[in-house]
Amino acid sequence: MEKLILHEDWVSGNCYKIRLTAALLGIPLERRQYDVLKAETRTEAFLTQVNANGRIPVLQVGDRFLPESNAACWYLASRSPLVPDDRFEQADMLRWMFFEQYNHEPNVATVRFWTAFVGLENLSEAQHAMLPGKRVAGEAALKLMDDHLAGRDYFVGASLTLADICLYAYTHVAEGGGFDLDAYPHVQAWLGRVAGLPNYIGIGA
Ligand SMILES: N[C@@H](CCC(=O)N[C@@H](CS)C(=O)NCC(=O)O)C(=O)O
Repeated sequence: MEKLILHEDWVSGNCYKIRLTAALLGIPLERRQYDVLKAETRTEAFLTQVNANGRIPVLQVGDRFLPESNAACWYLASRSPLVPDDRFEQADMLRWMFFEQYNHEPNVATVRFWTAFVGLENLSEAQHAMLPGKRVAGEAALKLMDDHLAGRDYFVGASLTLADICLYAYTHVAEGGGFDLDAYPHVQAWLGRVAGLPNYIGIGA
C-alpha cells in the first residue's frame, strides 16, 4: 500500500473518523497537525498543495490528496468487513454517511465547535443567530438515530460499518456542545458498543 499521511487537527471529529477506521483495520497512518483556530489550513501553501477547499481532514495517498472525511474512510475500508457485501446494505450505509454530513455534522459538530473551541462570547452576530436552529436540528438528528437504534446494535445490518464510525465521531463528544445524551438511551448503548470494540482508539489518542 502507498504511504498514507493524514493532514488533520486532532480535535476534529471528521479527522478522528479516519484515525478510528485506520485503527480498527490495523492500517498505519502518519499524521500532520494543523490548528484550524489559527487558520493553518488557509495558508497559500495548504490551499495550493493540500486542499483548495481550505479544510482538513485530507488523506494523502502517496502523492495524491483526498479531502472529505467520509471519502477518506471509504478509501481505507472499501475492501474490508466495515462495508457490507449486500448491495442494499452498502447503499444504506452510504445513506447514513450522507445523513451524517447533511443533518448531523453541520449541527452537532458546529454547535460543539462554537461552544467548546471558539467560545460563545467570540461568535459573530450571524453565528449567534444560527445557534438555536442548529441546536434544534442537532437534537432532531440525535432523536432520529435513537429511534433507529431501538432494537438494533448497529446502523446497518448486524455488525459495525462505516456508517457507525462516521456517526460516532461527533456523537460521542456532543455533550461538548451542550447536547444531553441522557435523552437518547439507544444512542448511549451504541456508543458503549463502539467504544468496546477491539483496537478502538479515543479521539485524544
Ligand atoms: N465535509 C468535510 C468538512 C471538513 C471541515 O469542515 N473541516 C473543518 C474542521 S472539522 C476545517 O477544516 N475547518 C477549518 C476552516 O474551515 O478553515 C469533511 O467531512 O471532511
